[in-house]
Amino acid sequence: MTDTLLLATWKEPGEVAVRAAWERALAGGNVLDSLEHGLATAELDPSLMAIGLGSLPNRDGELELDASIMIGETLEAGAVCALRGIVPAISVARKVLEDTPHVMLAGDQARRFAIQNGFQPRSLMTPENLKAYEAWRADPSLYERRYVHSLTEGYEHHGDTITMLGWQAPGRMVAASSTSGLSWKMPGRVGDSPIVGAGIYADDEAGAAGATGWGEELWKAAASFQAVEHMRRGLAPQAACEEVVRRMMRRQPRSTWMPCVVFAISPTGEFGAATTQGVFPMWSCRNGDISFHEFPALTLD
Ligand code: SD4
Repeated sequence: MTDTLLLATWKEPGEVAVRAAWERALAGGNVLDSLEHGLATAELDPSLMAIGLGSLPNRDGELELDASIMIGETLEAGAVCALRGIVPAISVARKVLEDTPHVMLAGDQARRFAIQNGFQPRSLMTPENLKAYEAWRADPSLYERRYVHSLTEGYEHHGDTITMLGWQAPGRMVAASSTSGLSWKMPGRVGDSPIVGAGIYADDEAGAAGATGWGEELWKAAASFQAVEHMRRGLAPQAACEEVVRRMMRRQPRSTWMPCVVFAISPTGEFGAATTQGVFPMWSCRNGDISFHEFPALTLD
């Protein structure tokens, strides 16, 4: 089988996604198929509170999903944002890429496009995420304190997002992301994840990168594009990610309040990651060899 590397963000959901992606690769899928399958599997798993079915909703108790996928060989991309009542959002993003002349469809019209293409509308709420929503409504401040605590103290953080990068020899790359967005967000809010250049970027000539964490800050930094451009001028993926994160810490001091993470793969299949805060957990799978990594926050000298 061709030399293959797959990466997925965050501890609990990332493992599900990377294992499913590898299964698809073993079954003969290319990197695009593998990443879509990895993210779709996690979206459809109601026990994962991270993305898709059963994840944490917005302030109205409604899930609005964002997803994107980009092919490094052609720079083609597809995305959906604020998509309600349809999973897997990543598969709708792929349909936008393959079957429309556009890059992104939004909100009700993304939903209409999905239904026209055979996706079944359904409720994405489960007893568990409804309970979490009720708890947040009863005491938003308690929940927020717990959330920040979990990030700073390194307790289990489920992540609201899975961003994946895939590489296959001799240097084909794909970047993809799926998210329910920041929990308790304002209805209509869209983060970095479905935005080409912010949440994902892939160019076989330079590398692929993804972002996760506080979407507003990552978007302002054009974090994924910036990381790829650093690789284009010769930096290794680890140094490229550190360069992005250090600049964010200097120019966007708020980016240290919550994790802002950038990770990247080079055209030769090396990878790296950096975060503004906490410890960032990530899974890799190189030809079936699955490993867990942790990247501690950078400090400004
Ligand atoms: C967002 N970047 O919507 C996403 C959230 C995220 O782990 O990555 N959470 O802002």
